[in-house]
Parts: sequence; C-alpha cells; structure tokens
Amino acid sequence: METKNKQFKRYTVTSALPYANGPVHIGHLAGVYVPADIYVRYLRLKGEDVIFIGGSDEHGVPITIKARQQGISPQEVVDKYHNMIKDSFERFGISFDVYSRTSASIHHETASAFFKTLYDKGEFIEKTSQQYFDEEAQQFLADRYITGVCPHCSFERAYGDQCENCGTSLSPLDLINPRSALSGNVPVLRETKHWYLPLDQAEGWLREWIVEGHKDDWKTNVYGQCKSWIDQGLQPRAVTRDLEWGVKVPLEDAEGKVLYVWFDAPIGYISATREWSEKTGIDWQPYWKSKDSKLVHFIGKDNIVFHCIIFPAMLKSEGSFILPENVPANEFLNLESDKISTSRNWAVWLHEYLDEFPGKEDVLRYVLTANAPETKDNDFTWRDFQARNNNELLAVFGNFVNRTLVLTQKYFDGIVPGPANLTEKDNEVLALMDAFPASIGASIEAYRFREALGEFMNLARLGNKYLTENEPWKLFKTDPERVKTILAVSLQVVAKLSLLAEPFLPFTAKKLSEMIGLGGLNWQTAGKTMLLSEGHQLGQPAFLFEKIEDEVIELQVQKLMETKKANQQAVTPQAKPQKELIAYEDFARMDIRTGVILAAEIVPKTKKLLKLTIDTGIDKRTVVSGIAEYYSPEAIIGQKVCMLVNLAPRALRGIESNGMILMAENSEGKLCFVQPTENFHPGSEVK
Ligand code: B3M
Ligand code: ZN
Repeated sequence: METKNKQFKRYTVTSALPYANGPVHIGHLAGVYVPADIYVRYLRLKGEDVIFIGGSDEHGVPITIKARQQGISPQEVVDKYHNMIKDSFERFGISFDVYSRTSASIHHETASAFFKTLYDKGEFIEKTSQQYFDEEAQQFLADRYITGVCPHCSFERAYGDQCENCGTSLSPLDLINPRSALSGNVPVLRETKHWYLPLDQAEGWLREWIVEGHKDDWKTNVYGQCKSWIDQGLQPRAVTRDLEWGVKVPLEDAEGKVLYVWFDAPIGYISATREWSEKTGIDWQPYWKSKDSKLVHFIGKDNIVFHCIIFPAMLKSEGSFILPENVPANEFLNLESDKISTSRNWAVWLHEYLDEFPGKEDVLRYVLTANAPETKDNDFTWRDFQARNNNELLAVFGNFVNRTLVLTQKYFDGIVPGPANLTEKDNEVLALMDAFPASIGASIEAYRFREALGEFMNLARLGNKYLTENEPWKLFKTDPERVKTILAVSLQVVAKLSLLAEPFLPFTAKKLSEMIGLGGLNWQTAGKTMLLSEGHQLGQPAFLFEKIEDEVIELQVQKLMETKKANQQAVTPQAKPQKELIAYEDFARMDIRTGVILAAEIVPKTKKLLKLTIDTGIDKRTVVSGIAEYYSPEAIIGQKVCMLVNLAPRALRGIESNGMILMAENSEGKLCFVQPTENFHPGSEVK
C-alpha cells in the first residue's frame, strides 16, 4: 500500500513509450505526458530526487506493417517518428531526464539479459503449440498480422492481440473467421515453440498486492480493471513471437524469434534509466531496486494490464526489482465528440499545434489539464480551448498579474512598496494565499491534476477579486498609502502564482518570474507570505497571454471538417452479399431499355418524388421516381437512362407509374443514373 506517511528517498517516474509509428497527439498528452510532467516538475520544486523516463516503443507489428505499406524498412519508420516525437516533446516542455528508444543497443542488451535471467531461473514455461501461419507470405501471424471477429463483442476488425472495440485482450486463436492482414488469406495452423510467463502462478501475490493492498490508493478505474483480470483467472502468456523485427530471443534454438513487444517495451524504462546513468554518472540501480524508491507509471487506460499485472510479474520473477507504488492511468480524450484516431487523421497533432500556435504551449497544457480524462473519457473542443484561454488564463490570471504590475510600474516605478496598515481583509487574503502550496501539492500527490490546477486558478481568482474590489486606481490621488498596501498584497499573490504555476504552465512561470525578478524559490518557501521584499525592483510588465480570435478557431474547426469529409469519401461501403441464384429465364423476362427523359416535375406535396416523361422508343410514358433529393427537375431533361419497361404499373401519389429507372448508389448514398457509355437510340434493349 502506498502509505501516505512513508518517506521515499527518490522517485522513478515513467511515462508510456509511444509507438514510433506516428506522431503524438493531444490524446497522448492529456492521458500521459502532461500529468506526468506536472508530477515531476512539482517533485523537483519540492527538492525531491526524481528521474523522469521516456522513450519510443520501436518494436511491434504496427511498425512493420507501416514499413511494408510505405515500402521502407522498419528502422526507417522508427527513425522518422522517434525524432519527430522527441523533438515535439522537447518543444512542448515535457521535461524528461532521458528520452530513449527501444531500438537502441543498450535496450537490446538490457531486454535480452532480462529474458535470459528469467530463463536461467526457470521462470518460463516452454510450449509448442499450433499457431496461425500465412502460406503465401510464409510467416506466422502474430498480434496485428491477423484480424477477425471479436468473440466478445462481434467487432469485425479485432486484432490477434486485442479488440480495439471492447478492449479485450485476445490471442489469435480466439478470433472468429481469422484472416491474414498480410494477404487477406485464411491462415493455416502450424506448430511453433514459444516461452510463456506463467501468470497463473502469480495470481496469489498479485491479488494480495493489488486487490487487497491497493484498494484505497489506486484509482478506481485502474483498480477495477486489475481486479476483474485477476478474478477471471490469469493464464500463462507467451512472451516471444515468430517475427523478424524486435529483440532477438537470446537462446540457441530460437532462430527467427523475437521478444513480444509488450515484454521488451516496459524493460525500455530500465534501459532508458541505464542510458541516463551512463550520461550522468549516477548509479541507476537504486532507482529500480531500492525499497525507498517510489516507482510510478503514467499510462493510458489501454495499457493497464501490462503495467499492473504483466510487467510487475516480470519484475517479481527477476527478483531484484521494486514494484510500482502507483499506476495513475487516465481514460481517453475525444476530439469534438469523436474518438481520436491516427488512421482517420482525427487528432490534433502536437507538432502541428506547435507550428500553428507558437508561444502557446501553456494554453494547450492548461486546457488538457483542466479537461483531463482522469475519471472518465472527456472531450476536447476548439471552442472550449478558446474559452479557457480567453475567459480563464487571460481574463483571470493574466489580467490580474498585468494590472498589478502595470499599476506598480505607474505609481512606484516598479519598486515593490511596503504595506502600511493591513486591514482585516488584507490579512485574510494573505492568510488564505499561504494555504495554496500545501493544498495544490496534496492534490498533485494524489494524482488529481485537474483539482490542483483548479486550486491554482482559485489563487489567481482570489488576487483578481481583491484587486478589483479595492480599486487602487481610484485611490492613488487621495490615499497613496492605501494603494501601497493594496499593491504590496497583490504583488505577493503574483509572486506566489509565478512559483506555483511552474508544474502546470512552465513557460508562463518562467516568463513571469523573470518579469518580477524572482528566482531560486522552491515549494516549501512558497508557503511563506512575503516572497517579494519591499524595495525590490520589478522588471517591465508584459502580457502573459493573448486573446485567441474566432478566426483562429474557425480555421482549426475547418481543418477538422475537411478531414471528416475526406474520411467519408474514403469509406468504401461493404458490398452487400449476393442474392440467391436465378435462372436465365428469370432475367430474360425483364425488358430493360434505354430511354431519354423528356420532362420532369416535382410531385406536389412530396420531397422525394419526380414525375418523369420518358421516351422509351416504344412510347412516351410517365414514370414516378424517388430521385428528387439528388436531382432537380431542370437538371435532368435530356438525361439518358436505362429502365425496366415491363414492370406492372403502380400508382404513386395518385399518379400511374409505368416502369422503373435503374439507378446505382454511390459511396455517399446518392442515387446516380446508369447509362451506356456509347451513343444509342431510345428503345435499345439492355441484355
Ligand atoms: N507503446 C502502447 C501505446 O502507445 C505502448 C506503450 C508501451 S509502454 C511500455 O499505447
Ligand atoms: Zn471486442
């Protein structure tokens, strides 16, 4: 149990290693990197010994599939995205102590040695079993190389390792109607040998550790998922695969086999720590092996089982590692009410945001924290982004700071005045403000980052309200002494804000602390009332935030609309299954002819029906057709058509219809005319 009072000497904070098969988007940021970064920045300000570990996950089938699609090597794929991800994290101020990658040799060595240790200790079960194989591609079909129908929710495109619709973790043999993702072929079964981690044997201690031990301190969503996994009964899990790309299995009889990506990736945290250790010369081992170190994994909810059950089971089998104290996984962030999706390009990509909103890193950090999916899925909208910037950051925090600094500049040349007579109200504000560092800190330590940010903004509101109520700008002529006090109090709030902003809004905090010339503080000293002393010279005030105009937001909304449109066009609807067979005679009974539309009018009081006059070559007749949604009457005069002429007459809205025009439905659901490509005269038979 994460005992509240237990003192830890150091913190090892990890954040999920993003797959290097695409750029990072706001969902990743809100779920993992922003909360993790707030947490470590706060710990650093408290003076704690903390390392913040990140890196790219460069193995796994999604990467090889991408490489295949693009006709490049997997290494080229991961090089591209690793650099892109690393660069945008840096620009966004995610303050990793190390950002490594799993294709690095130090990782291959670490993961391989880890496997070998477990192997030598006899921790694995060796098992030969039947697995799906694609005869055309000459390859076993692990994980995402195979798709089929999910046995739990009937989703049609479930993967061999997981159904993305219901979240269930699967094995290829669970899939109904399995197909190779490489060739589309129905796979065959072939024998192959693999190594399994006997999770069933870990059930006892896992139950004790999580179900009994972390009931009160792990988040409900995390605890609930783990408990349900354990209650369902754990099964041995294969930790190797028949693939080329990955960490080679370090055994002699394991040609063509690599470690399962979910076996090697979490070891990536350890390899990254070793890389950091080589760079800094600080021993990495205490961070992973000493009981007085606190290990915390920041992840998204789809990674819970791997970090709470499988990785701990690996660490425990190895024997010398500590287990995580907490795994504060978040739920998902949606975008404009729709699930974020890399393949549908439905996302706000970090690198694009950084290019399009230079200097506004903190606005995104703010919005993603204020709206973090901590207890349930949440929605990001561009309107909310604009409103939070304009009505909260700018109108409350920015406005308060700016008014205080501008007035001090104007009345006292930017020199901090000393308070004269403090009224009861002044003292109340000073007392209230001193409680903020502790309450914000308590929320952060409980992984409640939204609440912490809310508290921070309450301090800004407190200052803003105090200034507005006291109206120093009205008093300067008559009572300059009082103005000194009001600004002295307000400036202390500004100073406190500049420090407490750092975990949430690091760019703004830096700007503000430079502006007021206040450095070298930490979270403990922030509890003190008077952070700026009388006579201290402040720098020139500048705006912390600027208004975001409607046009800017429109542009982003427009961009998403275009994506939506492109996606709709790209969807090729599944063709309906073929109808039952008929005899040629059945077909021959249908008399289909070419014709020309001579006249068209809307059938009164209907929206869908057109009354058409058609030259069938045999005669000129009336046909009522349900195509008014797609064509205006004027537009189709002279249109060549194919029609079934011997359909028995039917009355539609009191009009007798003699035949039926043949139409085909396009991908947007529009009915379109079917006509011969060559010239023809009305009355030609279609046969
Ligand atoms: N790359 C999955 C993901 O990005 C995976 C996380 C690994 S953490 C060790 O969701
Ligand atoms: Zn499913």
